[in-house]
Amino acid sequence: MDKAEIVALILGQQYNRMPYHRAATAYAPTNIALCKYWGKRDQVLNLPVTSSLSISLGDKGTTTTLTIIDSEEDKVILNQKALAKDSVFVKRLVDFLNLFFSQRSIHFLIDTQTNIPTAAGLASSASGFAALVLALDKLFSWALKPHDLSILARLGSGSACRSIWQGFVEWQVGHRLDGMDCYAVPITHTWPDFCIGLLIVSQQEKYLGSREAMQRTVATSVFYSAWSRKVNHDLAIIKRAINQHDFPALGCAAESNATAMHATMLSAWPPILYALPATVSAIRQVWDLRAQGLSLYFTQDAGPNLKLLFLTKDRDTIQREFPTVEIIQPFKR
Ligand code: 2P0
Repeated sequence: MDKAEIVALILGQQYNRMPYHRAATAYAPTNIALCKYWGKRDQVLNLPVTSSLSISLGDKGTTTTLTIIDSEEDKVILNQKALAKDSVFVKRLVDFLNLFFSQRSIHFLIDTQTNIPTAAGLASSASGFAALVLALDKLFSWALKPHDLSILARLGSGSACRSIWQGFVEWQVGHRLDGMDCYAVPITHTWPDFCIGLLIVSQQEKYLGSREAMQRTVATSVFYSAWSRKVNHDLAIIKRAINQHDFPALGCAAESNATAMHATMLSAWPPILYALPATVSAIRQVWDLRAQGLSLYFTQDAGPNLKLLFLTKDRDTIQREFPTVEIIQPFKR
């Protein structure tokens, strides 16, 4: 099946229905994986090889307003700047919107505001596609079920399916070829003391997109089969640790999951290495502080920046040791 067929299946009778409103706004948080998604079993539908588990970042994310306009084409504004229609970003959004219509008779102004550093590997596409799907659902009054919203967001970007929810979220791998059982579900446990520190070591665009990097890893890494076993192991530990508020167990499993993912990438050919010298220095600093007794762990995604994991009791120490860190408490309202 292709993406458009999945969209038509989910919308059913509502496919091609005219909008009830002229404009709608929706927000979605970005998310950081504690147990990573790295590798697809279906490149078109963004179906993963394994399940994954993330934490959403509260009010760090994307707000998107969709307005119906009298125009022959869509227009996109990103953080108050109009984008050229041939930009990669606009093309990706327009391609995604096209999935929702057999013929385009309506066009949109897509006004997107994000409060996360877009070029710093902080999953802006995740919150972006989730917010877009939520805004479409409002605009057309589809009132879709959350798992269907999650599937639609996945068609935009894999990790976007987790950004439909706040808190801890599990993206279930599913088994069906059409991916209708492959969506994210929330984990009801909260953890008010849980902190994430965004440690930006470089603002540079990532040198290799995750789509290509994942594909290369699956195709060429001799360690890839070990990676999927590792995910199943870590996922069980992380879920138990969330349940029991066992922070060292969660931190060890999340850090080890990230380092295993990067080791698997390094064993691909050509090798993939997202770390910069500043990343390695920060990792060594985390390990030194941990050796001194601090309960501090890190995770790293498809870029050079780190996300520090710690509890509120250590907030001041972390801020002192890493003066540029931006601290987020996902469960603080
Ligand atoms: C994750 N990452 O679980 C992993 C860990 C990066 C490292 O999901 O091709 O933008 O759109 O499905 O979701 C980044 O990849 O990739 C990602 P597509 P996506 O958060």
